[in-house]
Amino acid sequence: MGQTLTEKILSDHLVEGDLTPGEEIGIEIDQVLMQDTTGTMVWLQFEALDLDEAQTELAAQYCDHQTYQFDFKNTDDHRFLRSAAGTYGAHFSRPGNGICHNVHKENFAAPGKTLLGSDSHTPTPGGLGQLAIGAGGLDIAVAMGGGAYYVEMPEVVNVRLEGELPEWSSAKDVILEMLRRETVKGGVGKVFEYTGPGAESLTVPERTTITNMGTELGATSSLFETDEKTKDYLERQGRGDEYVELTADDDAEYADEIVIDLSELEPLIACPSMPDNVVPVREVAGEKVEQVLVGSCTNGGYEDVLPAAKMVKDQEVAKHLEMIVAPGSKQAGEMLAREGWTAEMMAAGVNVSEATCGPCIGIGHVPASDSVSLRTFNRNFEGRSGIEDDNVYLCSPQVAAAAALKGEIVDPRDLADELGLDAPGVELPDKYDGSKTDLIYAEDAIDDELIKGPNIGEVPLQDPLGSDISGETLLKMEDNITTDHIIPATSDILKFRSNIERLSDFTLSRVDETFAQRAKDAGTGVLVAGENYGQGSSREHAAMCPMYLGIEAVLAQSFARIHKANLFNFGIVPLAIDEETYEKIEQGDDVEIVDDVAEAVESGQEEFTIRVNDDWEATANLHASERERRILTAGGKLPLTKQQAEGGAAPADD
Ligand code: MIC
Ligand code: SF4
Repeated sequence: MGQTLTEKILSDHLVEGDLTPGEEIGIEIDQVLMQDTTGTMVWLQFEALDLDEAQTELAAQYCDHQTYQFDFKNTDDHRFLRSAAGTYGAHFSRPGNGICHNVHKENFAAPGKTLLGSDSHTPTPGGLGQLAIGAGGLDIAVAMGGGAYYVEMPEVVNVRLEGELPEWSSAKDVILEMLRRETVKGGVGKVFEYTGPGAESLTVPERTTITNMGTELGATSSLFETDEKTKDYLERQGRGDEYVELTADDDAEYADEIVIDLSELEPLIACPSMPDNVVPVREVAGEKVEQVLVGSCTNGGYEDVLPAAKMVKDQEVAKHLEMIVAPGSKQAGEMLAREGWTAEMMAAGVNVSEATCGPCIGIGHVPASDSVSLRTFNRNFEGRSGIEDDNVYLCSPQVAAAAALKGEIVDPRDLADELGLDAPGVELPDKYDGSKTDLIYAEDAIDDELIKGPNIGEVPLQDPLGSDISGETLLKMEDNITTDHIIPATSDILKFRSNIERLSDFTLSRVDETFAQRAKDAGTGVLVAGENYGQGSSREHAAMCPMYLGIEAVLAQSFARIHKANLFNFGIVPLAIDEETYEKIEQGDDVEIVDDVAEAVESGQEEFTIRVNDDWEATANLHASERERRILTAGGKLPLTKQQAEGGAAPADD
């Protein structure tokens, strides 16, 4: 039987297990990437594991989320990251050089290699045939130390793209259409492999817009085969020699097939406040807009900003509105400036910013109260923009620029008729010739020891799992709770990412401001949630902080992949409950796990009995591999890996 491309790359990297969907496999990791807000913990854990050098073919540390450095704590974090990269042998990308996914794509992403990154949008280079997966920081630290990465073997789904995109429709509309059909949990446990003539018609930057936002589907990864377009892109980046031809076998068997006819796609938009709340732009046309943002790891490339720049050239953005363009990388920004596009945008009334994630997580350019913001980003979770009750829509650069000119949401096809605009198309530069001054390669490192500012704390450790888990249901939450709910990322909070003691005060504050204090007072407790608990970011802080506050178990109808792995990594027991139990259990109820927890986890027991208020009982299930059970029993992955290292085993043996 033939293999899918995902299976081929996984087979080449397999160190444990077999490729049976749903079973755990261990794979070798070729490259790792870290960014500033998760990277500090990666390196603190790398240090705590007594590892002395990055063992992967390539490790890269980016500074991209909080580049404005509002607080010395941010600047201290960046200096620490530079020192860690230098000390342990990673490349370092300075603040302002761009978003990790963009800079990695431009400089290091390589077809056929595996990449593990401490950011949920790590799958971006799937658009050029790299199998890339997002994970929690501790998993990155262990992989960087030479250990395998363990993940549930995903089902591979073929997304067959037919036809070609019409004028004014874009790659963003392809992924928005996927979200409209499949929802934010439709990709859990899956890799989407894009094939067919429509896939061939897309350029690499268009493909990476799609693979980037596969994360919003909950997918483990997304992948395109490589072809002449991949080769051409790498050549334009000056890396043509890294091209490898990679295709699925003709007789590959996929778990499922989704067909999208690109020629039927019209401009789409995700309405507040979930990326799958997708409708045609025409359905919401006329809505007044006060802010338009073009940028992010989804649509911040040269090829994304250029169409917006072409559209606003010789025009003016509406007077009641602000349009901000933050290129995804300095390479993109520098090229647009050299070609005169930055000046054109400025003349049209655009505020051109540095290359940053910034506003994507509420750092700068927070929308005005009670206003609509249109963004080319990938997430519009409530409050993520930095203001509660926000109204953030997600769309393509074409739709964003059209709204900026009109002052309201408008289908760009209708605006084109009104203003006589030509469709900007997608254009690649002959050569991506941005300078590399802001990349400090490992071999040119300027530091050889860690520099820690006063805010950089200790990695918290947890005791081994005990026999009893009982406590109050400190919070009952609905479906699709995001890691932005659990640990918000706005600038007032982000500065404590290296200091769990301080950060934990903000745990679940977006759901209930009293939570952290109540958890501290109780000393222990459990959380209850609906479906897809922990979707969104890879931030392991969303498990570390609840652990720090004494949360011992999360009872949810289902979990998002990365967050579930993070719960194991920090010794919190993730138990699956059915809908009836979820409905019946109330906040404030006392929950007791009747079984001897440590013994049951260790022995492989799947069904646990929970007793609520000493009144009624229900079953909760632990879906965990043997390895995950060992992690839980030890109180988390860090204590387990340390124990194993003391016993002489390599990190791969966990
Ligand atoms: C995000 O888009 O939510 C982030 C900020 O990039 C996160 C990482 C983080 O929380 O630091 C992600 O996607 O993993
Ligand atoms: Fe940065 Fe936003 Fe991309 Fe996360 S989603 S990496 S915050 S641009």
